[in-house]
Amino acid sequence: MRNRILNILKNADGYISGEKISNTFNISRSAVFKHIKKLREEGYEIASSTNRGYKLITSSDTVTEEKIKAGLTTNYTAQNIILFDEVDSTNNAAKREADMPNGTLFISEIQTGGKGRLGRAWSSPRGEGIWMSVLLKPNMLPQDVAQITLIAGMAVAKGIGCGAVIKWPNDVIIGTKKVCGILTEMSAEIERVNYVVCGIGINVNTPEFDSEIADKATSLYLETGTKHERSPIISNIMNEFERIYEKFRKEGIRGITDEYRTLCVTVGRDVKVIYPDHEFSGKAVGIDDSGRLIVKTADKSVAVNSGEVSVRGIYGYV
Ligand code: BTX
Repeated sequence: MRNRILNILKNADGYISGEKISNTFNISRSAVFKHIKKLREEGYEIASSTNRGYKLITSSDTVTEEKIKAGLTTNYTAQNIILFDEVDSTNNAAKREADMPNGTLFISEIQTGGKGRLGRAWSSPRGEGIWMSVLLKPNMLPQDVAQITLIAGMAVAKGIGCGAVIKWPNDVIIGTKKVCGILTEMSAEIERVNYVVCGIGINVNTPEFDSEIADKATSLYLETGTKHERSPIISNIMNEFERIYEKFRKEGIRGITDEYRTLCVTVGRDVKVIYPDHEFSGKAVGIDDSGRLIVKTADKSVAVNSGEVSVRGIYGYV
């Protein structure tokens, strides 16, 4: 309902009365007021006048194709943009539209079913973040697709600035908290990738988080104290993504590991490597030329290339 009220405000020529909105949607005046209040909380500036009703002044920081393209220097990444006001998950949207060109970018103001890895949920409130997915048609083997996640992490860390760094393999953090998550999915046969969807979620203007994630999540707003316009950030990330991805395509993973090392803070820390069926602890001592994390235990050195690694001290959990 909120979206429908927003649309009517967007399309109105000047003020529109509360009565007209309530009649249009067959809801009470107080319900209209509650939706307007919620829209204001979401960042929409809506003027109200006792006699005339409501008027949308600015939709704060609306992401538009025009604004993104104004900052793009890419050849194909985000040259085709599909914008949603609301979608279940931009990764799902990209998979549904997988016949779109290489580099197509799917973005939504809100995700109703934002996905994290391993079936976890990703909180994607309206207008507060960048919820986007890039569709890629790489000529690579399925086992190499994980490298695209590393590239996305690098592109985000570089593209958002604000002191963002990478927790291996691809969590982008500021200070000790997660500002971005990346979920890469693919459709492949044994020796051929049909397409890859690289989903990127960035908390931009989120003022606060639900209690379950408040201790480990942050936003650019919380870190810098100022609101950020999302479209130029998207352009920056897409520019960085294509630059790093092209280097990777020409030179392989070795072409990007030096830059990756400068952005990754995991090395030098005590880590616990958690696999689905076992775990072990050690010290992260390096990243090899394949992008694997080298973890040293009392008696051996292990190159970790899958599973999940938590970094001691970074999130306050082991
Ligand atoms: P992940 O599995 O590493 O992280 C998910 C976990 O992070 C959750 O279980 C929760 O504890 C925490 N979390 C949930 N929401 C947030 C948030 N907004 N900020 C910080 N922490 C959070 C990371 O998964 C991969 C996330 C990818 C999200 C993008 S958004 C665009 C695309 N579409 C989609 O459905 N997913 C991707």
